[in-house]
Amino acid sequence: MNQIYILNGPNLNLLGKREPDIYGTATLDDVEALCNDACAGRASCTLLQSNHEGQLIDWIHQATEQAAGIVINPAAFTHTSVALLDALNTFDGPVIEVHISQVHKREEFRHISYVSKRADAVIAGMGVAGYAAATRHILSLLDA
Ligand code: DHK
Repeated sequence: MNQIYILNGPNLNLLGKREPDIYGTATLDDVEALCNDACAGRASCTLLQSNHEGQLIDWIHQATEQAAGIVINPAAFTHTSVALLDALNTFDGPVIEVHISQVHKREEFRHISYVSKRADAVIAGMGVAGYAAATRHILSLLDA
């Protein structure tokens, strides 16, 4: 069965408690449940979160061996990390970038994404439902 990695960057361990007016009250456990529902027995989802750039890079390298697709919310590393972009460029399968908030309505520095230069689709502003949409889209790309 295909495996899909759901990767999450810094501060997303605090999802549900952190700035709920921006990021909502759902937790990362809720995100995992949404992705598992979206996979609906067609793939297995592995949700991972780290506050450390190098750990995210190591998981992307691991994904090249173990995963068919990647959903990634790089959080603040979206706007800063050439290293994450380089790591994603080593991965051959579909990559979907997710932002819970509508980053383009926020500060200018959030309008820049290095990861978008690799992502096959970008979802922003759907709240945590964006993760489920991204997971379903990966499944459809794998089917195609
Ligand atoms: C999450 C973060 O932590 C921010 O640094 C990004 C993103 C936006 C989100 O909307 O999920 O700028």
